[in-house]
Formats: sequence, C-alpha cells, structure tokens
Amino acid sequence: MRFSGFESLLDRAKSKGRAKVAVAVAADKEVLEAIKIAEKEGLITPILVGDGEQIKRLAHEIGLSLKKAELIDESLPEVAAHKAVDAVVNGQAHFLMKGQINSSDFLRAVLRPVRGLRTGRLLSHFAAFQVPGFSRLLFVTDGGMNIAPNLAQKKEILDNGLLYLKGIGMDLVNVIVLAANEVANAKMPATMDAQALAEMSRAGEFPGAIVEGPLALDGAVSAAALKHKGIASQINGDVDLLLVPTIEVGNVLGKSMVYFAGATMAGIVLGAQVPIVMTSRNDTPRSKFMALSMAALSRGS
Ligand code: COD
Repeated sequence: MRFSGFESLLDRAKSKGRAKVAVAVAADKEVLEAIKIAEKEGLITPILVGDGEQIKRLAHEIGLSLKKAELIDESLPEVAAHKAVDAVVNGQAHFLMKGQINSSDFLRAVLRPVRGLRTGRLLSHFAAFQVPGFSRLLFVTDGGMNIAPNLAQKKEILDNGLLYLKGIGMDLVNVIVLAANEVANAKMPATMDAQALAEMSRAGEFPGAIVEGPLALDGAVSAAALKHKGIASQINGDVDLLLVPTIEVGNVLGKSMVYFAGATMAGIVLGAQVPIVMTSRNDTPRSKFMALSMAALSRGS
C-alpha cells in the first residue's frame, strides 16, 4: 500500500475520528487556519495554549469558532510549550502541535526529564512531500531534529520512520540512504553509514523494508539515472523514504522541493509518547493541516 498524495492520507485519518490536539503558542494565523480546516474535516478538537487575547482576535479574523476549543491563557512562549506538554501528559490531549515558537525551545519542553514525552527512544523528525509530477508521497527523515546523527542514531531514526509507515498501512517500504555518491569512502562518513545500514538490511534488521545505500538523489528517484551510471538497485528509482545524513541535507532537500518544485510538505516528530506536529513557521496552513492529518493517522498505531 502506498499513498498517492495527501488526500489519500487524509481520508484514512478521518476514519479514525476526532483527536484532541494541544497547540503550543497558538496565536498564529496560519496555525489557527490549519486548526480551522482540521476541525471542519472532523479530524481534531483543539486545546489552544498561548496569549488568550491574541488567539481570540486571530480566531475572530479568520472565522474560527472557539466554542468547542479549550483555551489556556499563557503569554510566555516557553511556559505555553510546557503547558501544552502538560495537557498531553495529563491525558487531556492525544497529541501535540508546535505553534509560533522556536523549534528548539518547543523540543526542549517535549524532552524535559520530568513529565516530558520521552519514551527512551530517539525522537526524530519525519516529513512527507507531495511533489507535482511525482506519483506518490515521498518521505524524508531526519531534516528537522537530530543535527548530525551517528550510525546508531541513524538506525533509530530509520526504525522510527519504518514503525510509522507500517503503522499507517505500508507493508513494504523502499528506503534509500542518501550520500553524495555510490561508493563507500572513509573520507565521506555518510557513505560508510549508508553502507552499514544497507548491510543491516541484508541481514534482516529492517523487516518489511528494503534499505539501499549509499546512493545519490538521482539514483534514488530515477531508474534512467541508475542505468546511465551502471548501478544495480533493487529499488530501481522507486523510493518511498529518503534517510538523509544530516539536518542540513534534509532541510535543504525539503525546502528545495517546496520552493523550486512547488511541493507541499508536512512534518511530524516520531519516537515520543504521542506524535508531534512540528511544522516550520513559513509553512502554509494546508501544509500544517496535512501534518495534523499525519499525526492523527498514526494515533493509536
Ligand atoms: N531524542 C531523545 N532525546 C534527546 C534527543 C532526541 N532526538 N535530543 C536530545 N535528547 C535528550 C538528551 O539525551 C538529553 O537528555 C537532553 O535531551 C538534552 O540533550 P542536548 O543537550 O543534546 O539537547 P539540546 O537541548 O541542546 O538540544 C536538543 C534539541 C532537539 C533542541 C536540538 O537537537 C535541536 O535544536 N535540534 C534542531 C531543531 C531545529 O532547529 N530544527 C530546525 C528545523 S524546524
């Protein structure tokens, strides 16, 4: 099973019923617009944590009714992030969403040692892209949380991504571990890690997935490119999930798809007690709404 685009993902998410989402620092027009769409689609009921007056003013401006929403008035962003995490820990919310707050401050509240959302697993960022002209959703990890993961962390990042994709119904996942070329070279650590992960895959470490690497982006998405380069690949350009070597590679790859190719992106954090919607401040309301759908879909799986 594969997702042809966000609409197919949304259809499945809607079938799960409404979830309660705690939004950390919710006084943001785009965030509230995404909440408005998600509420209308029957996906969520919000708990909005942030500056109460601003939230009410923005909600009024965009025509979002707050009748069914819960409002927690807190004007300090860091404190609001902690109160939103509290709502999840106390069982009031099924998952969490980042609003108008710096990613690192938000993640520190998630990772707080006491009453945080840790599970003992590595938390990692996981993004989906709908790229015009590409036949299916393309997933990328980790372009948003772990800065320069080592091999063991890359394995955990991959495990998180595969657990998510299997949980939402994908039974076979094609993974390419990206590097700048296809030859393992000690001077390029990304190629060595990619080779090691591909070896783990051949040894059966990633059931339900084929993991290949090192491979450059062209060979990951194009059978013709592989043919020209004379590279054998079982995946043969049919990749579902790209594992990137560093946060910068993932961030630049994602923003390139959005700004050069007109892609829509949705991002969440995996590995915590609940899925966490972590979109970028420049993301459109549709992109933030799709991230809510991604989180809602994985709830309980
Ligand atoms: N998973 C689980 N625990 C973690 C993780 C993780 N990914 N990262 C840190 N921890 C734990 C550590 O084990 C430790 O107990 C505690 O958290 C603090 O660890 P530090 O000192 O390494 O963490 P910080 O606070 O300096 O940084 C953690 C961040 C997640 C904030 C940091 O990695 C970060 O800023 N990442 C980039 C986020 C970002 O800017 N993204 C931009 C795109 S939106």
